Amino acid sequence: MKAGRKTISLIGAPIEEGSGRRGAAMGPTALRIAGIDTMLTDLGYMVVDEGDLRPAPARDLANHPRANNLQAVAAFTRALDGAVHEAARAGRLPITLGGDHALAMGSVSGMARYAAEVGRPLFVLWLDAHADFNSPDTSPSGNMHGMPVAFFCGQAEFAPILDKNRPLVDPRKVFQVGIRSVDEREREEIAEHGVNVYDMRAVDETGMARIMHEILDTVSHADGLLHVSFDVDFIDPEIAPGVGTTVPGGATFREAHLIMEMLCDSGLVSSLDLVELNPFLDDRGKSARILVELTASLFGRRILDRPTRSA
Ligand code: B3U
Ligand code: MN
Ligand code: MN
Repeated sequence: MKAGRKTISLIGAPIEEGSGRRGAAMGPTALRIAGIDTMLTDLGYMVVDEGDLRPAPARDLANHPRANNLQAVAAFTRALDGAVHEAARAGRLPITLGGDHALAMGSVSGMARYAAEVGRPLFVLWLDAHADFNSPDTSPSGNMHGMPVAFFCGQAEFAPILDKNRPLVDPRKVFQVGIRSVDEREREEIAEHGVNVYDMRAVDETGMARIMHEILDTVSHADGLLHVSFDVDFIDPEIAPGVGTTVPGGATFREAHLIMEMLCDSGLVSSLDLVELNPFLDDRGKSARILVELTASLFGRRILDRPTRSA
């Protein structure tokens, strides 16, 4: 990925209305303070920081009793769909700085549109403690950060947030890794739609390297684009406490870095979300710094030089 001074767009999405609490809106600022920009520049990339999106609420939509803060979430979805699509079309690799995970409704939709235009299938690697496959009907909380995967797979069509005819992601092209908190109805939905789930037990039994090889082989054989959506709660809360919904038993520091290093070697990553960082809950910037370190591994920082092996 290092070849030829690739340009990266940083797109700030200070959304917290998709989660049940305040704080994630400070995420983009914390990631900048932790040095995401200079880290990427030092690795040889051109970096365009597009600043933070500040969309006005989508007042054309009626409030929904089971989709909390729909107008704010829809506004970010539309803005990000546009910004991410535009960056990709201009040849820049979009990194969306979150913000809660509802933002993936927009970032992934924007990439799905781009993938359809260039005639390549879009795959999504969802690194998360949660499956985020709820809809207003199934969600126990009504919080929309638990709904983005169902949304971009076309299963949570409850309001005209984006064009109904937009390209969707095939649920069988979604790979979820690190999952350890799934709601009852969500469990049925992900099985029914064929989402590929490697839960924490699969990680323990199979090991992260093998799981990643399987995923990367599939994407590479299909000549796909790979969008990576990284929820801070994927990592164990002992290491990264700065997140609203901590779930014990998450990925270790080394497992997370290995994923990033293997993604880098594959050269398949087209776009990235860094989500759910809540600096208000963090321990002296620790989680923001870890996210920046992991992003460095994804973009080419390595312990020692080694021959690049293809996936
Ligand atoms: N599945 C639960 C909890 C949750 C999902 N995503 C996060 N939390 N971060 C829900 O409310 O949908
Ligand atoms: Mn999530
Ligand atoms: Mn999560």
